[in-house]
Amino acid sequence: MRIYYYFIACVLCWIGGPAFSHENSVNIYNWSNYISSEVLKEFTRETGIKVNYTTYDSNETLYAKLKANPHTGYDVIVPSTYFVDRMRQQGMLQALDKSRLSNFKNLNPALLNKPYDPGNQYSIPYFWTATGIVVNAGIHPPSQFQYWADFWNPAWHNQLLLLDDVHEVFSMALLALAYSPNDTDPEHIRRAYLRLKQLMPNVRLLNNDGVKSLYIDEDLSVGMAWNGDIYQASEENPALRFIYPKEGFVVSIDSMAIPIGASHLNNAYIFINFILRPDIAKKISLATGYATPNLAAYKLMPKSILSNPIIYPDSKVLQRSVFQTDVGAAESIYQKYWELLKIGG
Ligand code: N2P
Repeated sequence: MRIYYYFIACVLCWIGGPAFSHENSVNIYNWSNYISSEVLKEFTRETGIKVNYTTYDSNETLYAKLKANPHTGYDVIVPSTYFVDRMRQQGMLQALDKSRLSNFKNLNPALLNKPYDPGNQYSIPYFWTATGIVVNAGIHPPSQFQYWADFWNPAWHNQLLLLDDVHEVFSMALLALAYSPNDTDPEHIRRAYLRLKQLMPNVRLLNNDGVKSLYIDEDLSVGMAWNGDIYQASEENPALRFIYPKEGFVVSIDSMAIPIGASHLNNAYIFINFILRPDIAKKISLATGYATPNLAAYKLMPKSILSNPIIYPDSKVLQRSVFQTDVGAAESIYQKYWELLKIGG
């Protein structure tokens, strides 16, 4: 009898996957500064499901980790638009059963059914974000940073912070050259690389998850950033301004998805559906300063947030926005030049 039980237990542990399979838990792998710890506690209080929460600072880190081992046991991840596209095409994501997501109806239809994932078969919008210029108005007049091209002024020698993200940095250079941030023409990408090479003397640091505190503490006073991080930072340092550059800027819909190697599928659905609840979507948006794709939550937001131009730029500004898309085979060209830039080549 005993042997029989061991046998069943072993089969279950094998089916359940490697990580945390004996617990009633869910493994979330999300961007840094992208949740409220209160919301995680509330989830556990309500459902009894323990949350194992880990963070990453770039799509590349997330992708590399899951590519190296699809059975890491993560149940919910939050890739950006173009990585949803890449990961679904490479069979790294599970097709979603919407009948298990009763709160899907709360999402803003304007942010659904995009070319990166037609019909949202694999991804559920979590936040939408924009990349722009941050400047400390106590140190530099913001009027000097209305264009990405302003970064190239020799006056800013060794002053800039750039995001440590190949497509964010190339998007900036491509836009400054009046090309699309999603350009796949090798010659255009080469020109962007040469332009970025000229910029490097002005760059002090490439970083993603320290951005907020570096600007709050005034270790740096100008550079590029994601809008919500600067909203959070400006709460603590009111001299910080976020500028939507005149040449245009990229926007992303960062979306929840379930990797093929998820070890707690049922809990993944419970978690995603919980995040889609209007009161919860409102709380995470308020805590992080990132814009909610949840229309029902949007309607509950305070006016001061809805009229905040860092989080919700007006429709005129949004006309200059461009969605990031997967550049397909051109990716290796971007990667080659990115490596060269980083080693000073
Ligand atoms: C999290 C910022 C992620 C935004 N700190 C990327 N679209």
